[in-house]
Amino acid sequence: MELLQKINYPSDLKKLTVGQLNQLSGEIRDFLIKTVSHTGGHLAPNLGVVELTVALHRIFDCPRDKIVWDVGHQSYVHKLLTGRREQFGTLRKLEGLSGFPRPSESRYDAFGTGHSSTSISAALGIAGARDLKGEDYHVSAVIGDGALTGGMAYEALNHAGHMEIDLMVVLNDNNMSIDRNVGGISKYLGRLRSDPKYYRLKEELNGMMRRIPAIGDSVADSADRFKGALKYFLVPGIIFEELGFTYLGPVDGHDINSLLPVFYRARKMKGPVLVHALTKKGKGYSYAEEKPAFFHGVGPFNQENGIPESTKKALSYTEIFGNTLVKLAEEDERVVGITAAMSSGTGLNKFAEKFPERFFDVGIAEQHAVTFAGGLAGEGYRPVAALYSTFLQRAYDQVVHDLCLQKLPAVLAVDRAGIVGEDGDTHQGIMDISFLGHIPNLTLMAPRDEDELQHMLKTALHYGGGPIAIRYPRGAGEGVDLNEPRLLPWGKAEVMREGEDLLILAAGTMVHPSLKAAERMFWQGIQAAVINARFLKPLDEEVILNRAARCGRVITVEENILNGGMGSEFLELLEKRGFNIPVRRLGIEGFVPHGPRNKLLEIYGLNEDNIYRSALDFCREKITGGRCE
Ligand SMILES: Cc1ncc(C[n+]2csc(CCOP(=O)(O)OP(=O)(O)O)c2C)c(N)n1
Repeated sequence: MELLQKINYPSDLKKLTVGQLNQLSGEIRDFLIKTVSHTGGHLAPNLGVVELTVALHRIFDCPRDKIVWDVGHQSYVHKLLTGRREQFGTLRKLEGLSGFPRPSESRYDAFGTGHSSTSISAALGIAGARDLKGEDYHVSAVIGDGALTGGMAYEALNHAGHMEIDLMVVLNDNNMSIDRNVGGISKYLGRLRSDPKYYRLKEELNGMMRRIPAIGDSVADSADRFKGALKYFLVPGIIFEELGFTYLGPVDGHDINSLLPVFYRARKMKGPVLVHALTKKGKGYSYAEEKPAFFHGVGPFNQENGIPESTKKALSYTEIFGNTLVKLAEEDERVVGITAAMSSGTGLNKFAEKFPERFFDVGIAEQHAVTFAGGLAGEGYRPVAALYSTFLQRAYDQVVHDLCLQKLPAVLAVDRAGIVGEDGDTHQGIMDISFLGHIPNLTLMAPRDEDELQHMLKTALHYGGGPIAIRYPRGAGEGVDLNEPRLLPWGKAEVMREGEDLLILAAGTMVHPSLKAAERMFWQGIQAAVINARFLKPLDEEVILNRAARCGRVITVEENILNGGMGSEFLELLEKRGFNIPVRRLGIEGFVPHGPRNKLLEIYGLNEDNIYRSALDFCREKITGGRCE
């Protein structure tokens, strides 16, 4: 690590020769593999951008020049070169470095990212501000070919071409999203990257084309038309050229000698430029090169053999979801599976193998996924769109406009609902009860464990009366026995425990800790009833209000932001039905940073101990006139 030790800021790169930059790249790779094997994180994407990042920082002058990293999971090398090497061991840990760019962490991080396909829009905004202020610096967006499947990227490319603004987009094309990339553009990029003969031919014809005169007589007119037609077929990157970008590439993204002149040229050019860099995901670590999807985001692993450290206990909710969907699809051929570029992440890969003709990976396109599901549902299918809670945020209008208004029986499998942990604030799935809970015609459920998830899936697919969302968390289930999937009584909450002193109304993941807390309260002489809400929307008014009135005080517990969550819904219900019962709501306030999920649950008061203490305190308060004192 001789060289890396001496690099604290990008300015330190300016004196290095190409040979030294190559040596540095090797050292960075070793450092990344070693550190991420302890911390876990996005290894393969970062190994793929080592030379690209070194070359960018060699040519541009950050923080004066700005680089926006799309998704931002590939920003580790950038972090190492911008003053954060010493803290790198704290990556993704509570109060440590974030795994994504954060302007609050460093002035070298020009814009915060985490969700895909935002970089060109943000970079364009920054470039627009620069021009309005009459300032002079360079702005770049680095976007992967996976992120380029997201609609926002095209909205921004379209706008950038129109603005004719000075901006560089670096397309980091490794031919992979998390899993294999999909789509027409991906095929187009594949042709650009993989057919050197086709490409050479284009180069030769390009030269010929330049020799065709373009002057005003009729021969030249038709020559011009011919030239236009030829250009269409022959100019590499014509799609980008037609959108108003100058296309440079493809360039070997691991060859610093090739990258430097291209970035240098792009820096001098006027108007929007797109540099197409070809990279390999996982480059330089054989295990990551072999299994780039697995090493896209990994937990701690053994560096020597690439084997993960974690010892698995119960099956995850995601696995149970995937297995159950396969089972239910065997019985019902209307069932269709949809993912937005997360087939392994959402457990849909088994479904994809078993029913390839009923499986759709739409790319990183959550909005499209939801409306696409609407179209299928309207035609009699039972689409199940499996999306992470945090990414479903993007498709709010599609849920309202394309599913709920039309009462279309699509199922949203909302994975990673609640606190996800190390990926941090951009990825926590803590808003979905709030943003789904108020939409008319939508039914929202949350299972108390992995067995109930199976029953909910079966119930949802059976229903057919409108859209249904099921929210379930990241990680291992409770380890309960799995029964055959069965239909649940529609709209009914489940009374898990009767009691007279306090009602704990719990949603999903909070049911089991609430039960344990109630058990402990029993030994303190307090009889707490526990209800598994099951249906968060609409709440089961009858059962819940009955127990609430009997107990005289209620604690609601949910792994969601308090505003607009199940507790708020319950308060509205009390108000609507004229009940005056003291309520305490446990849930999340504000954005949740990165850290271990269990630790964060503890901090936000959402584990057995905290529920127990809050409930006990609440019960000790005196109630006068419907209020606690
Ligand atoms: C809106 C949204 N959906 C899904 C994801 C999950 N996700 C993170 S990275 C990634 C793939 C990105 O592929 P690419 O841009 O090619 O980058 P690479 O990892 O291959 O370098 C996906 C789907 C996300 N971050 N944001």
